[in-house]
Amino acid sequence: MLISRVELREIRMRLLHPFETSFGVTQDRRIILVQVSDGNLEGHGEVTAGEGPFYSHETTDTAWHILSQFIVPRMLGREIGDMAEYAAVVGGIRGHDMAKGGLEAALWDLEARRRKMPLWKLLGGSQEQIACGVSIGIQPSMDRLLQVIQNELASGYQRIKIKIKPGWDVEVVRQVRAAFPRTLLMCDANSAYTLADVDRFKQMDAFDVMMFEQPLHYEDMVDHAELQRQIGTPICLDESIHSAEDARKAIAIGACRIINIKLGRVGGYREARAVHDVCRDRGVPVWCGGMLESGIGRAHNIALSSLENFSLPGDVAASKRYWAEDVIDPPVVVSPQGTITQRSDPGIGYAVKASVIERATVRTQVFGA
Ligand code: OSB
Ligand code: MG
Repeated sequence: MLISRVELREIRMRLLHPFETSFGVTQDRRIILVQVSDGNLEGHGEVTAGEGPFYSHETTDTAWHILSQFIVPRMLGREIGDMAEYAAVVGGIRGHDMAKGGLEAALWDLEARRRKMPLWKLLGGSQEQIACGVSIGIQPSMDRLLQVIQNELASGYQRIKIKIKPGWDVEVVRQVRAAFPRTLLMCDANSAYTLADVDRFKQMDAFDVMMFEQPLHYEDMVDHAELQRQIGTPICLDESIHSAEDARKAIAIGACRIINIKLGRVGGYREARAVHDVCRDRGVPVWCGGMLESGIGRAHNIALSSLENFSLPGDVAASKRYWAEDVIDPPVVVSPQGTITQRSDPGIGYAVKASVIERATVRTQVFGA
């Protein structure tokens, strides 16, 4: 396909509820949407970078810079035969995986629309229903947390993830477990701990938690392997895994038993599928992480989750948990059984609501015709 036009947009969207993790609070999202065109059809992608360099070094502004100055100029007017060529085009740019992944996602959507097939089928996915969990931020009080969990379970979500940090951990998990003895429960620390905290994790071993997500440093594997040797609960890596090679090494040294895959963090579908395959071949389950995406990024996460080894509920939830009005039509809905059904329309399968996007746009840059 010929890439004849690329449009970058920054939209501002306010989350219905502030989202707090060990690295900070988010309420107002600044999201980059990427639209690519072959002169006939369009593809849509989303950059998953945050507003500040706290989850990763990438931000909305660094991604805009890298896309507008380096990635789009290399892509414009180019004939792309398959996604391996995209990887070669951006291969000389080190890092900035979320910026790369946003445009790559738009290319996949465009390619699927050209072939008049749903993206999840083009990816080789087999799961028409995906299992959904929720990620619940740090709450102002224990009572509030228990109430939020109750509401999410009543909506049908299959597993609960709570965010932990030093001081909001052992006692919190103990009480959540006491209140919900049978719920699938996991904890995400977003790198808030060091090996000096091993005793806390040993204490939390007693609460039948599915996994501890990224307890230690955001680039570490070695200390995670040490922690995993000392505790029974599986470790799941998020921040530390940027490629299939990272996944291979992490598994080889015993740094984790589960991996969270995020499209942006690994630079797009090509690498996400490679991570998926490495894990599948080694008997390591994966699940799809979330980055507080708008409907476009959410639709991509749903398509990715169709791959066979996405065997644990992901952080892919309904539009209405996040937004008063989403940028796609229909919004993402979750069934009372806690599942999302893949769509049969071409590409991401959702229509993009141009009027909603237009109202939320704060800057636009168009490249090409
Ligand atoms: O670590 O999984 C994470 C949100 C922003 C940055 C990092 C993470 C998260 C979430 C939210 O946990 C997942 C979601 O509901 O989109
Ligand atoms: Mg995480």
